[in-house]
Amino acid sequence: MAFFQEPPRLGNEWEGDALLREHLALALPPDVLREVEPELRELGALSGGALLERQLAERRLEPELVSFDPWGHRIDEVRLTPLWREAAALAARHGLVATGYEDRFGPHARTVQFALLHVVEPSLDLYSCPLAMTDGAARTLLDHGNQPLVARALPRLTSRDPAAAWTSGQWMTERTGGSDVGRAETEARQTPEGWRLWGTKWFSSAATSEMALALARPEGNGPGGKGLALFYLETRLPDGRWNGLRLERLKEKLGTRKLPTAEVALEGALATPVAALSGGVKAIAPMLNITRLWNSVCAAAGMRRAVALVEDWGRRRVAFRAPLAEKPLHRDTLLGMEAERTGALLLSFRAAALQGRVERGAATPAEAAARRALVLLAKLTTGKQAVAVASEALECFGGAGYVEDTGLPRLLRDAQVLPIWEGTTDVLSLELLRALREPGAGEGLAAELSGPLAAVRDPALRPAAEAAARAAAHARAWLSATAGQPEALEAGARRLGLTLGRALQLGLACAHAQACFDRGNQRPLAPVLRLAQHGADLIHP
Ligand code: MFK
Repeated sequence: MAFFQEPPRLGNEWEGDALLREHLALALPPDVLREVEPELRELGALSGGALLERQLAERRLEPELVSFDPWGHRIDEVRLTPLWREAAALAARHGLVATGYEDRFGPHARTVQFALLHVVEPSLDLYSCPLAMTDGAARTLLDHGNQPLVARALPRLTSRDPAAAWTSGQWMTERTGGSDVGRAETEARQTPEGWRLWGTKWFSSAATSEMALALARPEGNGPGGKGLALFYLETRLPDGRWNGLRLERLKEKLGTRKLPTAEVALEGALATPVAALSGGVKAIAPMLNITRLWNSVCAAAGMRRAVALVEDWGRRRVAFRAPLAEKPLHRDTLLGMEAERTGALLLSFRAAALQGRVERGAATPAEAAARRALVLLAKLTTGKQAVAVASEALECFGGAGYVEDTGLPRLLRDAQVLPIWEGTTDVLSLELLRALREPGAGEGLAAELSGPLAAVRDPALRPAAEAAARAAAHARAWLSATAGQPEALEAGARRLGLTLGRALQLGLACAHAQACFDRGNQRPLAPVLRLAQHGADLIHP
């Protein structure tokens, strides 16, 4: 009989994820974990089952922009894919944003929220993008304390009712660029009806959101990010018409193709200032911090998906007389991927936990000082890892990984956005240099490494812990040596960022392994030792 290869299959993506289960058992009080586990299990079953099947079945569907109705009226209607419509309801019902704002899990709210996200995100076709911005918008409105806007938008942004829930856009990028936001050309003018915006937003993710936070320059303001102001706008008027907006076209992108990223022309959109009429870049920073956090957790989740598929494949695929899972070299390749995702998960969840502690007033001064740099490090490190791991996963499948109807190439295409949007690796590395100049940031970050390393006692982990400490010492020495040399500092910023990110990952992984050993579980040893071998991108050649 002719041979047909069985495809890879997934089971329950909560039950099958040993690392996430171990991490939550350590990070959450037992009663919190008990309360949330049924929901994790439910999402895990959907993620590895029905949603995954839907994702494959809808592989070729993409959102469509319909600009005119049959009679020539301009309608600019975006028709979403079915899975996206379902993801919106599922996200609301399971509180993928709301959980972060509810009181029932106290300072653990962010950990619980991101655990739910991690389990289901790889099967949601990047619906995480509008959710990330929704979360960022909620945080930004709260931080600015603009009570009328908070009262109007927050209950909708954090609603668990699919019929009431809103998502938000984050409208920053213009033709002038995505990184140098201060060059934005959108103008805000005061009119008898209030502020109105004119300009073009060039990369507006999730053009279907009910609201957006947008940067615009009030007329008469000076140049740069300081001359911009942060505005709130609703995309539709009360009668359902667009609020002075036109969707010019959807972007044709390498990946994230389910995501209707649009060029949006603002033609007098009514908008409300969120805060002062200047300092817009600083004013939108809470949004950036939250979306970067989402980016990191989604990177870790994507890596988990890649590893899970390869793991299953190894059991089903027989070559050279044995399943791949029995081949030492294949097992070694898989271990390398698991090592990377171990570091990515632990660092992104540490950043999430810290964010939650800061938000609830539970952070120590050192934690609060480290938060901004830690989020940057989590984003810039995990984004690069996600692409490498997705690429490796495709290679594990050989030709099948390169063929579209297996659904596998999407893993790589969708991963490639993670180091790009929300700040490229280089831009975030430069911002890291600025963040490290904040009072207490360097010391706070140092404590993020020394704390976990102090917990490590097992001799088997010592070489890995020493490698983490060495990388951090190396980074510190380099920072001292380059003080007063702006060119050298700038040129080394990415290597500094990746060195610190990987050192932190290794430190957290050692502490995780030690805590597991203390409970009689040796599983994390191999990935941690492997992570140590991968080393850090050292600053010096
Ligand atoms: C999977 C889910 C992922 C979610 C997907 C969402 C998709 C959305 C698609 C997008 O919209 S992507 C667009 C994202 N764009 C960016 O991330 C912008 C990248 N560029 C930067 O981050 C630049 O560094 C920056 C625009 C901030 C540079 O602009 P400026 O005008 O030169 O700002 P500057 O001088 O660095 O910072 C201005 C102020 O803000 C400073 O404060 P002071 O005025 O008091 O000195 C900064 O300290 C402060 N600031 C900047 N970033 C901050 C921050 N404060 C706190 N946290 C931060 N992260």
